[in-house]
Amino acid sequence: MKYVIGHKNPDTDAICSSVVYQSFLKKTGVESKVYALGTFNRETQFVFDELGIEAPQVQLELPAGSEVILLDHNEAGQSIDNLGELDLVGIIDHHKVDVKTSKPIEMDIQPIGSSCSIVAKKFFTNGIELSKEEATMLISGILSDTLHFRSPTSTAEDKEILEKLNKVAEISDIEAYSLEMFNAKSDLGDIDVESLITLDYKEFTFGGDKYTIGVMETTSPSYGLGRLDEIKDGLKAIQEREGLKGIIFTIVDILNEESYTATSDKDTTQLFKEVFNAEERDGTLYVDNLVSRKKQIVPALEERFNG
Ligand SMILES: [Mn+2]
Repeated sequence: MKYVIGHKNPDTDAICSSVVYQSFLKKTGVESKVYALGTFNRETQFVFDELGIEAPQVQLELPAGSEVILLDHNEAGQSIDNLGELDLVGIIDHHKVDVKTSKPIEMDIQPIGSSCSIVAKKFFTNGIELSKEEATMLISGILSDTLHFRSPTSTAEDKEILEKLNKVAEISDIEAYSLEMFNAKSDLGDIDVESLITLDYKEFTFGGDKYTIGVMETTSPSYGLGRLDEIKDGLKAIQEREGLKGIIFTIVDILNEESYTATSDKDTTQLFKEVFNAEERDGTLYVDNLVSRKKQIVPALEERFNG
């Protein structure tokens, strides 16, 4: 039995790629099960509600020795808590690689817009048919990760894959569907501030120090900006409690392709300002065209510390 899992604080790409990959394994005769490392965000919930299909169960640990395949991540800090006790047998991902294995494993890591794109290619290459639901899930992951091709992470291949998938999914208006997804993600109601900060939240090591980067992709940035004081207090509280060197929290305005960042402390503010040439605006650090943690924020910080 192989267990398929996406990253912690799962997003639409992590969930949809792992659910559809599990189905690929099933169709190729491999016994497997998919788990989620946390509850869904509202965008992912919207996708599953639209399709009327059941969400994967949340499971935060697996029995020692279990065979596990990581989807949409490869860094231990973003993975299941007891990864060290498990038998890592495969990785499908599109992030920078920071993984150590004790034996050769199957890896499929590509510089492409989403893990769902890689999973789609597996179906195409092997001539395996996708159901309408599976095709819709993969399209949702592509749209989510690429911000409907607005993000610099998107490639021409993602667009081709989406078109091919939509022959099966038959979504009549992709732009309208993506807006429904993004609006669902933006509708956060009275979510508590720590949940808001950690909705899309990943841990990284820069210069030997532990940082976290939270991203809030939204069609209504005024919501996050309206809660800025509360967010800043929340960042400080989490930083102290978790012993982090710094926290970066970036509100990404999806439609205008710009972002507003808050940090946990003065040093991190200084760092961010310097690295991204950010402009102080309304109590935040504003940067035009900065929308991708994977392709812009993390590489620039890596370069600053290790370059
Ligand atoms: Mn992804």
